[in-house]
Amino acid sequence: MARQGHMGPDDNMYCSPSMCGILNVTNNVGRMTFEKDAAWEQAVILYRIENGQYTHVAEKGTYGRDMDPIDVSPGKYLVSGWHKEVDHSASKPWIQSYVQTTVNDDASITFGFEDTFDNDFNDITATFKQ
Ligand SMILES: [Ca+2]
Repeated sequence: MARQGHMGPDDNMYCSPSMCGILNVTNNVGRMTFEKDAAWEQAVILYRIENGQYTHVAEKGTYGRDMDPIDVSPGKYLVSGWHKEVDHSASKPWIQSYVQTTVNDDASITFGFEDTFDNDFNDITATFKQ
């Protein structure tokens, strides 16, 4: 069980729910795919929300993380994004990224994350399709 103060890529951060996307998977298993367009290190972490508790489901991203698609079972999820202000450095801190949630024409949902101030929200993205 993940809890506040023990979240993020190093399991040592507070995760602000207001900076996260919420995904409700109602019926069947869906597919989540990931893309990135950033120079800095990026991560997306999916937490399942159940009874107010968070369970770490998947972590995707750059530098040692894979970007392979995953199946997502019915349930409620917190979709969180994280970055470092460097391409990769173990000593640099992780920073939580702002999210933008977009419903696409094909009814898929994209959670886009922003690592600076250009507000393209494509530094790393997670797209869910039922
Ligand atoms: Ca950006």
